[in-house]
Amino acid sequence: MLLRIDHVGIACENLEEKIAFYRAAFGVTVVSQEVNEEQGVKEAMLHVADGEGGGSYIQLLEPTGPDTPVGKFLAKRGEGLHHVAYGVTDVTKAMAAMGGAGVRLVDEHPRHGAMGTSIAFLHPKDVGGVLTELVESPAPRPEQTKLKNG
Ligand code: MC0
Repeated sequence: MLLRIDHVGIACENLEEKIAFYRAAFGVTVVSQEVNEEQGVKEAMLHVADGEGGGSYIQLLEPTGPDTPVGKFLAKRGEGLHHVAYGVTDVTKAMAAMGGAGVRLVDEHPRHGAMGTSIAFLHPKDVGGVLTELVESPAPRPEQTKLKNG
């Protein structure tokens, strides 16, 4: 069911400072930066590598306020690894499979994620203490497929 590790989400107090650190320390490039009001985050995606069905990224997350998932996480645990996200072909099917296996779904329906993805979270209490995200990447545009295939 899992295609790759799509990204690791890292909670931070100051997005710009953390971007500067990751750029300098690892030489990674920011490929997207957006505010997701529904999830209560300002986020940046830093490219690591390309894999089957899409890339893999470091996702830096700054909360838009204290009463958000990342705001509460920072208050309780401080900066650090917030979630692991796996690439899947079809997020709705993956949700059904996980629900059928008795894992609590945080989301009833897929939500909007970074870079046009469809995402759903699994409850950390049912995944060994790890907040887990399923990510379906948008289909590549025809010109991208053409470029990739030469
Ligand atoms: C909370 N808990 C975690 C955790 N967050 N455990 C591991 N990793 C995390 N990130 C634990 C708490 O320590 C607590 O355990 C229990 O779960 C309940 O947490 P809570 O702080 O009382 O908060 P709740 O229950 O209101 O919410 C927890 C829940 C929430 C996971 C349901 O954070 C949530 O809905 N997360 C999914 C959405 C999200 O995280 N969005 C931000 C990233 P104890 O033992 O103390 O009871 S958005 C994103 O990443 C997007 C846009 C993208 O990828 O593109």
